[in-house]
Amino acid sequence: MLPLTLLLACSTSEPEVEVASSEPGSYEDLDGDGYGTDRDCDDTDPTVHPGALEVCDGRRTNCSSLEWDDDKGVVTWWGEDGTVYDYSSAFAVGGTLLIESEGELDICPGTYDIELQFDVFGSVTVRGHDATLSGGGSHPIIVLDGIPDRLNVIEGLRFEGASGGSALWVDGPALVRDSTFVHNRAHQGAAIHATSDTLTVENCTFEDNHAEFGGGAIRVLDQDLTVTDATFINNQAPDFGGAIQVQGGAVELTDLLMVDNGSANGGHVYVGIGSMHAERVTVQGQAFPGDMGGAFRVDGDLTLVDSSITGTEAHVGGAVAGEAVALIRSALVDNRSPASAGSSSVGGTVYATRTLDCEDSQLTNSEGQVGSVAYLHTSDTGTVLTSVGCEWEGTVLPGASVASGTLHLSLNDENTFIEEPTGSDFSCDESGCRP
Ligand SMILES: [Ca+2]
Ligand SMILES: [Ca+2]
Repeated sequence: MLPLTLLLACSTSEPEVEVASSEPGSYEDLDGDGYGTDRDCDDTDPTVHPGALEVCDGRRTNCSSLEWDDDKGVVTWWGEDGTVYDYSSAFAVGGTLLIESEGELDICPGTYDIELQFDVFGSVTVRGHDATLSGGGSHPIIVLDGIPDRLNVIEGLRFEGASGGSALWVDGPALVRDSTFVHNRAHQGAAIHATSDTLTVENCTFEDNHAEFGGGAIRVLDQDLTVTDATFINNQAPDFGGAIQVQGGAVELTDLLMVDNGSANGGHVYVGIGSMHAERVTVQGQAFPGDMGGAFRVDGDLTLVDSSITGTEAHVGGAVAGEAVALIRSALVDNRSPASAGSSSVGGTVYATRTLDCEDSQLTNSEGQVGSVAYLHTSDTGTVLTSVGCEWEGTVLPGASVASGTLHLSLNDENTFIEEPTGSDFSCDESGCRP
């Protein structure tokens, strides 16, 4: 089936202007638009009068005698070049809509089954007003091909039912805010897939988005990601990052609630070659047990501040797995690496491959076979472990090939595990432990 493609008309849609009914002088016309106060529903604004183009601006602009319904179904394009275009009928019909110029799109209340394609040498803003964009279970919703250094803004929208492509695919810098993504399906990044430059997400909700590979909700490639004030519930990807997958970039997470997301690597977040700083992030449970990093797996530095992780589980690092792991005023409680009949499970709560620094944090009610709370497997030669004001408590599960306690330190020599009981190759004092 060929998609319906509508190209943006370059000419301004001039509203038909009715002949003013008022006898000159009989009624005042304060805004000079030709309509007196008897017919002009806003005589302070010359763009508002009978016969004006109804635009998505949250007010009645054409002074219709029909009951005005919050601009329901009205979609307006405001071109950077001054063009104003009415897309209401195109959105009502649906299909694929291609826009190739800069500007802002306002989408008023309604549910629209549509695929928006932006191919823009510049930037666009897509702004919803209680509007839902649907993929109808069969197509992506917004495909935005921008350029570097020109920020695109997506806000106030609900994305639902995308399939066969991310709900929002964006190439170029983007800010996504005040939006909701639910029930979207894609190979990677079912809600948002972003490449190049930066992606910032603010005040958004992601629920029940599933990817076939990585990034159940968000996948970011070779760029930095900042997420603030967001909720992620039951997003899943079998391989990497139940909620978020980042390949090559720095990740900043602040004020997040993450519940029951699931993946083999990083049940909630996976960062491959990058770093992650999480502050005031709450993680609760997971959709299914993971292989590595029940909540987070970061192949780089991982810092948690004022955060909590409970009820997560993975074979390696029940809560987190990273290279240099720092825990500050955080509570990691009730996490586990389950007993395994094959290779022993390691790090009931934490698995780290360079350093582990703990400050004023709880790592309690943990379970695991080798390092019931933490497993540190390092080739660093300096101080590899510090613990100040931290509580460590875990249960050693049976069946491991070596005996180990709460904390297991081992040397990483040619990437080979040297299974040693707690601390045997390290000297520890008040300042920390080192080889
Ligand atoms: Ca007037
Ligand atoms: Ca209006």
